[in-house]
Amino acid sequence: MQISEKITALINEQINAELASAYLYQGIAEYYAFAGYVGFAKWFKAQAKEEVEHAEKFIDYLEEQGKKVLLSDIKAPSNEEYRDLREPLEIQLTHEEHVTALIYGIVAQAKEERDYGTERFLDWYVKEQVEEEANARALLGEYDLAKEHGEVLHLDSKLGKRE
Ligand code: OFO
Repeated sequence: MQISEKITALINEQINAELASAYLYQGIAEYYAFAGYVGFAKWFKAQAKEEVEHAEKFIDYLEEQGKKVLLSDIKAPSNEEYRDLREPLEIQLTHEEHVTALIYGIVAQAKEERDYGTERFLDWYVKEQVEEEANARALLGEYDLAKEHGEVLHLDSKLGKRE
């Protein structure tokens, strides 16, 4: 059973959302890099790469289904307008919560259509979003502690060790 046009459209929107996440995180990385926080920058560059991989998995799925991948515009991120070092971390958490809601929306549609194949395919994303939100929340908490104890540079060097 081939996936429906509705699911195809939702996945195409999701491809855009994942690539927009990559663009957002690359912008955040550049904000930190310019401010001299190379560890934070490295962490967000790694995030950006992961987002491209998320988009690619969706692209492969549509190709496998014989459906057309439609790429659409991505808005420029506001990497020069952050209030302070904390704001991008807040934005990341809010953004991941938003992405989780989008993924849940596709799961709900797949369930409604009894499209069990797409539902199973989306399991990976559901788990990934739990992890993405947990990581974003943890980083925000770590930042607050580091800030309170004057150890932001220490956190920066820890983040710089991310592979
Ligand atoms: Fe693709 O997980 Fe973040 O946005």
